This record gives sequence, C-alpha cells and structure tokens, in this order.
Amino acid sequence: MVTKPKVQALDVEKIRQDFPIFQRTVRGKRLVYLDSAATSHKPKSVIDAEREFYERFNANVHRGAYLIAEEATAAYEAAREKVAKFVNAPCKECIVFTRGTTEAINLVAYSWGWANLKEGDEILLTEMEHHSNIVPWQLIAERTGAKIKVVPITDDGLLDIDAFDRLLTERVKIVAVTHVSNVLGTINPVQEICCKAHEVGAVVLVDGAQAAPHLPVDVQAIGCDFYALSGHKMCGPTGSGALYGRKELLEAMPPFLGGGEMIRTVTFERTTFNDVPYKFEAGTPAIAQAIGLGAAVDYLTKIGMERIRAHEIELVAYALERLQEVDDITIYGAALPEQRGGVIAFNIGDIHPHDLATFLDAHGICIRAGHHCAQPLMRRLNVAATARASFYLYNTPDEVDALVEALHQAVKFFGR
Ligand code: 7TS
Repeated sequence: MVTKPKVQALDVEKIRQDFPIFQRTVRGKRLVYLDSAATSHKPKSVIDAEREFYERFNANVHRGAYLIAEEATAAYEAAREKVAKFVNAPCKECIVFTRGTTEAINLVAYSWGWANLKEGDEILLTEMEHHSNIVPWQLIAERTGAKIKVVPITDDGLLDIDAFDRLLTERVKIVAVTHVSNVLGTINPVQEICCKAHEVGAVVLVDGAQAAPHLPVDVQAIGCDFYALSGHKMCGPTGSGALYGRKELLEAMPPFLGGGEMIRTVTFERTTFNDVPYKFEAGTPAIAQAIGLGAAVDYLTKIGMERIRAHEIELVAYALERLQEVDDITIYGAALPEQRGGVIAFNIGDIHPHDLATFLDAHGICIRAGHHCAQPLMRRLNVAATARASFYLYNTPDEVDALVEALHQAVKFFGR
C-alpha cells in the first residue's frame, strides 16, 4: 500500500484558489488538469496584470513622450528585470523577450549559427530534444554546411554521458540540450555539459522550457551561454518567453529580425543597430504578455521555486508508485523522482494513447497523447506515441488517485 503524501511542501488548496479556471467543471466533473507541460494555467495576478495594462496604460513602448507610454515602458522593462533575477542573469540586458522557447532557439540558430557555423563544424544535440531544438539547427546546418551529431540516451532514459564525451570534439561549435525532457522528465546535468563543452571551445544553449517553470534556475551557476524559456508554461501568458544570452555573445551577434526599434540609424545605404537586447526585439513587442510574464515570475518567486520543486518530487514519487498498480503499464524515463521533472509518459498494453486521453477526458481528466514533438525520441523508445501526465504546483495527490482510478476503468473498458 502506497502512502499518500500530505503535500507539506505547498499549501495546494490555497494555491488552487489563485487560479480562476479551477472554479469551472468539465463534462459535469471537476477539472483535473494534468497537461501543464503543454501549457500551464494562469493565476489571477497574471490575468489582472495584463488587464491592468490594457485598462490603464496601454501604449507602445520605448517611443512615447507621454505619461502612459512611459508607464508602459517602465512596466515592460521592470518585467525584463524580474525575468533576469528569476534565472539569476548578471544583467537585464542579457534578457531578450521572445514569443517563447521556439522563437528563442530560432533566434540563436539564425543569428549566432548563421554568423559562426561553417562546413566541417558540428552541432551537438541529444536524442531527447523537442522538435524546436532540432529543426532550427537542421535549417541552419543546411545553409552553413555544418553537421548535426546526436548524443544517445541510455535504456533508463538518461543522457549517455560517455557517448557525450566521445562526441564532444573540437569540431563541435555548439551544444544544444534540453534541461528537462518533456517526455522522459529527465533532468540533464547541464552544468557538467557546459563545463565540458567550454573546454573544447563550444558554446551551450540550454532549452529550459520544461525546467524554468519547475526548478530553481541559475544561469550563472549552470554556466550556459544561452537559456531559452516559455512564459506560458510557467503561469505566464501565451506569446511570452525569453532568451538569456551572455552579453558579449549577444553583442557580437547579428540581428535576427529587422524592423523598427532594433536600429540606431537607417539610410538606404546602411543601417546601424541598437544595443542589446533591443537589437533583437524588432517591431512592437508582446507588451502585455511580457508584463504578464513579470507577474508570473512574481507569483512563482513568492511561493518559492525550491518549494515548488519539493512539491513536484512528492507528487511524482506518489504517481510513479500508484501508476504501477495499473495492468500492463509501461512508464518511460528514470525511476527516481529526484532525477526527473514533473512529467510522466506511459503506455498501457496496446491501448492507443489517443483512446486513453479521450477516455480520461470523459472523466474531466486532461492528459496529452501523441509524439510530444519528440519523434526521434519516440523512435528510440520504439513507440509511435505515448500518453503523458504532467504535474505542476496546483496538482494534488487526489488528482493522482483520480488518474489511476480512471486508468483502471480504461483497462476494463478496452477489454484488457
Ligand atoms: N522545448 C521543450 C523541451 C518543450 O517541451 C517545448 C514545448 C518547447 C521547447 C517549445 O516551447 P514553445 O513554448 O515555444 O512551444 N513542449 C510542449 C509539450 O510538451 N506539449 O506541448 C508543448
């Protein structure tokens, strides 16, 4: 018999009251949301911050000579400062606002990659990357003649560090690695990876989409050159995200998108560019979203990332144990909750994950099914798709129970 954690790390019932969406029901049942790896819910403070911007000081940033435009600019820049502090960046100019992780990685691939990669160079990725940390590199490899090499995973879902050591030669110019896998949940040793990569003169981009929402992130302690994150997965608005980059690197990189705001002077003959980070923020940015992301950072910081992490370890430990009760279940990834973030991917016999997700939906339970934008990893796991439950600060052990109970019923329903 598995003992149910009392959830001491966080006062989840209180936290749930901050999220208006939990007041609704779905299909006559209470909403059990286990898909925060796709996108998280938003607390009222984030929704209010966006609303307040539109209601009180909606104006474009960095250009208005009037009060509400100054207020908009101040709020936008304050949000940048909050994000910088959240990941312990050494300065706020190291933070470029983007629409999310995908855009942040594309920025690095097109700007840094275009300027620095050439034939004979290698880009080192891992077998557990999300498509958004694969495809931009393929596109840039095609244009520059650089080659992609891939670090495999071990059978227990960890990065194969011996293989990494073998593949990390002086030909490697950039290592692009996820901090936490969106399928296996594996937390990668990004600090060790950065240290080793720097010894051969390579830079490192860390995809923090599944890490920044769930664990304390310190880009200086990690030692990475770039760190990408998505606001919408960490209680912030959709269309918000950020790229951290070492200032010297950002300063040396050519612009990614051209347009207003990123320039200093323009003539038809020649354009000079603005300082970082503005050089990388062409056009009117997603102002309300950035301000909302700032509010999300305030919200998470107030609760404490250490406590959020402790809560998720408790919850994942409980879920990993309870899920074993389900007949014919295969759980992917590392066995120890300490080795993984808040996601658990699984399959049950030959029930199609989409059928499982549809069955669970009838019980008000939201999970994701599919390849999770990680088709190379699916191939490695020898499956076409998996089901995936993912947890966040507002989830409870009771919701794990609801999931397990519904899975037992699914097994009966599908006749196994
Ligand atoms: N990297 C990882 C590791 C991710 O999990 C995701 C999104 C991205 C990058 C892209 O983030 P975006 O905000 O730019 O879209 N992952 C998922 C997921 O697992 N289910 O839906 C989206």
